[in-house]
Amino acid sequence: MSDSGLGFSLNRFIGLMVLIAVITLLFEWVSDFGGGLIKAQVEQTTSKYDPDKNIDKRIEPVVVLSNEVVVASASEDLSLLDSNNFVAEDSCQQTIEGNDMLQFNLKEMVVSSTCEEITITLVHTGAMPANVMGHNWVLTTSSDFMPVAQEGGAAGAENAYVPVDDNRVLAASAVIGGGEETAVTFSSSVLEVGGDYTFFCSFPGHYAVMKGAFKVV
Ligand SMILES: [Cu+2]
Repeated sequence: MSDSGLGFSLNRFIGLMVLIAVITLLFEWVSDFGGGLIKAQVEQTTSKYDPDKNIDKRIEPVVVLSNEVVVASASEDLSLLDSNNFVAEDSCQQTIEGNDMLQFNLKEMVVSSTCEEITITLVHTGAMPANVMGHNWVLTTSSDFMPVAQEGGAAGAENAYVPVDDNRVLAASAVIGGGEETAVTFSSSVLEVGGDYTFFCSFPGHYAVMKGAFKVV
């Protein structure tokens, strides 16, 4: 079989067909491969195909619109404590600290009226003993605060510096010294929303500075 160069040749025709078939297959394979890459990408970034599939392989989005930002700013902005933005279930159990320098770490405490019971944990972060630098946490209405604090000091250590059987005392914890911790739990039924309450330490002489506003929202 001679090859004239430009004329028809069966071999050349078969060769051309094979070449076209190979190119077509190659093109399809490349398309499939590319399409597969795109599909895999979509599967990894969305839950379109299966919400639980690839959950740990998914690519983290660059921009995260997170609730954490809102929560963080709410807890840092004390003015929000007075509003309905306060997280009610968090307010039913609160912690306050007292130290060796006649200080509470809070000037104001806010609880939600939705709490059935309120638990206040008092932590004495100092080192001085209870008979020298004892602290407790006592709650009264603001108008009862001064007389109860003075009578409490007179009631003495044996009564934890609280007037005995006095219904002006809405809640009172034990007296603790440095490094100790105590808690008092009381029913919210003794409180009114918007009422004017004061918490304080009734250890003699402490109430003048160790006091703060207690609000029910
Ligand atoms: Cu005190």
